[in-house]
Amino acid sequence: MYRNYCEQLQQNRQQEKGQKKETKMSGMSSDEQAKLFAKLNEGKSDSLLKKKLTPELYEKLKDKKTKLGGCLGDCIKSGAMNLNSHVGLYACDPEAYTTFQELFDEVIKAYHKVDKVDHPKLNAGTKEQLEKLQNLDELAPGMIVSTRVRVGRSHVGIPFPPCISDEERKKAFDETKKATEGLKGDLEGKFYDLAGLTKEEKTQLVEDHFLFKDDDDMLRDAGGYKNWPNHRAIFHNPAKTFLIWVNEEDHLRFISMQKGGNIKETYLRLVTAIDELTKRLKFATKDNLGFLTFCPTNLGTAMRASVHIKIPKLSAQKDFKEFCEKLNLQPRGIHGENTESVGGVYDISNKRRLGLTEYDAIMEMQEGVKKIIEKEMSL
Ligand code: ADP
Ligand code: CIR
Repeated sequence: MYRNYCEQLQQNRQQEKGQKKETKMSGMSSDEQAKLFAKLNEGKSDSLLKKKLTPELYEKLKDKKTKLGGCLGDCIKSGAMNLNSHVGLYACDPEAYTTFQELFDEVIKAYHKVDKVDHPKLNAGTKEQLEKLQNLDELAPGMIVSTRVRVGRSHVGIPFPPCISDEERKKAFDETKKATEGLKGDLEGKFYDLAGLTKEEKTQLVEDHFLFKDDDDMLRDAGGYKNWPNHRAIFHNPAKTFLIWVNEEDHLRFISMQKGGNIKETYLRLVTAIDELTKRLKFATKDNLGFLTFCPTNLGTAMRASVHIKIPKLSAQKDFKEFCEKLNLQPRGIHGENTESVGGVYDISNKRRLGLTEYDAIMEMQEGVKKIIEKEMSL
């Protein structure tokens, strides 16, 4: 399947060349790549990239290229330019996971806390298992502001930001738009081209946590905002409980969200959406890695399930981050990654996405959040 995927990428390129359309290769020189590696080593950084990319491994990988011309420099640029990165590594295109496997596997194992890169097949849970999902408002009324579960997906045959052309981005946009036509019930909605939204509309959607932004330095340095806002879009139902992000960090993000702490309802809506969209689109996968994404932290299930939760007491404790880490949870600020908390409200989500099933990931989040609630109540 993966070989077919790479062949398809090459075929697309050849067709484009035949049609004399300009394609975007990363085009990084070996000198620029060497400078990035030097920069990574000059300053202090706690990133997984810095830990895992030893000088020996750099020497081994520095002359390798993917078929689309992506190099190691494309993958490490963000981490080298942003020494405050936690991970620092992105896949220049899907083949990077093979070409630079020795580096990616080490980072993947460390981030997802697995001994072996060996992801199971999609498994949203049996009927019996799903009965274990809860509405946490019953446990802690008012403590959870909102719940959100998202998955990332990539279209087969379309590269990631460092190697993608504008035509390919348009192809992803058009394919997605077509796939949303005819969605029914809770999933029925409208497709909005980002370029067609007013500044005020965008600001309001971002403020209400529905829309992505273009202000993340790490993503920018990874090439994520090239040709912005061309072929970026958001789809949503009228209630904004089901949304799709198009060509942000990943080609696709499917999102289910709602006010309060009903994890069961939020998760089940997403599972239905995944089922429906799987009938209409082909997603890139690779044996042992699950669903392929631009950032290695999202591989596998590509699922991040979060609550916005009021925990002023626990979050003021010195060991708050360690407490979350032990539960395999990740705290973020309420405006997304690398933002601050407001009024003691934190975004708490499952940290691991690879090496466990979708059902395991949602349960890891639910059970961990229950421990967080218990701790907050005890303080
Ligand atoms: P992701 O990678 O999951 O898209 P981000 O950290 O960039 O993560 O967050 C994207 C957006 O989703 C942000 O606006 C963030 O505030 C919002 N968000 C995340 N979790 C929740 C939640 N539980 N309730 C409401 N909004 C949320
Ligand atoms: C980083 O390295 O910190 C960023 N590139 C984001 C990594 C993914 N997010 C995460 O684990 N919180």
